[in-house]
Amino acid sequence: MQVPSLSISRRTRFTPFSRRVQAAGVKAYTIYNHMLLPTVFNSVEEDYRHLKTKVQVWDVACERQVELWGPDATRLAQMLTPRDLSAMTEGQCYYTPMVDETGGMLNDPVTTKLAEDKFWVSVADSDLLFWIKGLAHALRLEVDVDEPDVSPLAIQGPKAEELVARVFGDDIRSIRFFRYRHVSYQGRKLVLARSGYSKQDGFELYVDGSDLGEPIWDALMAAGEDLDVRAGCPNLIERIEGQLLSYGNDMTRNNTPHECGLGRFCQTQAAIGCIGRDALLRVAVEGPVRQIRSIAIDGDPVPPCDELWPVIGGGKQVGTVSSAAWSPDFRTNVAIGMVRMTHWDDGTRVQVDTPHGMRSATVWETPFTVQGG
Ligand code: THG
Repeated sequence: MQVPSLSISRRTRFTPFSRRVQAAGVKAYTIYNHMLLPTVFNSVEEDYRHLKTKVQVWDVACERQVELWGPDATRLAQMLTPRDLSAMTEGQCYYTPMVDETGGMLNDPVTTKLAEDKFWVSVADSDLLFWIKGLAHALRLEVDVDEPDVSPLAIQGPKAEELVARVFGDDIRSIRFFRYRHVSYQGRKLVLARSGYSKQDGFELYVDGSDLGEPIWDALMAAGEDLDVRAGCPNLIERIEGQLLSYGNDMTRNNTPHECGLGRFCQTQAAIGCIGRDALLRVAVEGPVRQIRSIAIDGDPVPPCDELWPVIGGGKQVGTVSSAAWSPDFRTNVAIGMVRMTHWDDGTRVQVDTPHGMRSATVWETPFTVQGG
């Protein structure tokens, strides 16, 4: 059967880096926030090996910024998340589960505090802008909510620090994880954070103004020639190994942050004003009955996971697998799934009903990266 292709139109948003990505030989895209996101350059496995040993430049412009700017920006930001923002200062980025009035996940963005009255909410794939605009309008808040012309460019991999230092100066080496500093490029001030959707080291540069996209891309590529810098993208295998969650795949509005294993990013009691606070405090009393787990699926490489695969234990369904890929480093299929509490303990043996048949599998609490393989 021939694989169908995507029809492209004006609704399919290109990015400030799209021409460079195309020239670099991108092989596949997905659509994320109505925008192109590269998924493969050479092959997922070759891209993975390169990411883990060298340095890549990623067009992650699809991580759109929802800007909150005005006297009520802090109040609005705290309404969105059970993470306590009261101690957040300029210069910090927080991973912030965002929930509705039932405690259901609406998004899992990185929130950056730019000033006392200004935040960027760097959203995953859901139209969070409309939820936030609706709240700001209905509550008559004194805050502008909009999507600025800002496009993140990620530099990821063990050589990322060296490459970024060459272009923006040695000072960047002391930026700590989930902190940012301003760097200057052609006289323009840009936010550079130590963060990114990989467990390798790396940075995210918030390219403020589409006109800077190609010049900055070219500067990074030129400066990193001897480091074997390449165009790359979030890597399916690497992010499953590291248990980095994908909104819409691994969790939806039907899950609480606690089910997603994001309880460590919630201080619900302290998050006064959070819209989902009452609901989350109520469910926190009993705790979740299912939770995100890493799962090792035995046997040959499994096909792409484009639908939920049942997890079976004791002859009954006890969960679902939502993401899976063959891991060359762990020499097994790595997966992310949601597993009921009867089967969520470390080392529990289960079965997974894959399109290639029933497979034995093992449930793990921690990411593969910390299991010492
Ligand atoms: N960077 C930025 N925006 C984003 C993403 C990003 N928006 C969309 C999407 N990714 C949001 N999802 C995530 C998921 C995981 C992380 C960041 C964004 C992440 N998690 C670290 C971890 O799980 O190891 C922990 C973060 C922490 O300790 O605070 O980095 O990647 N700009």
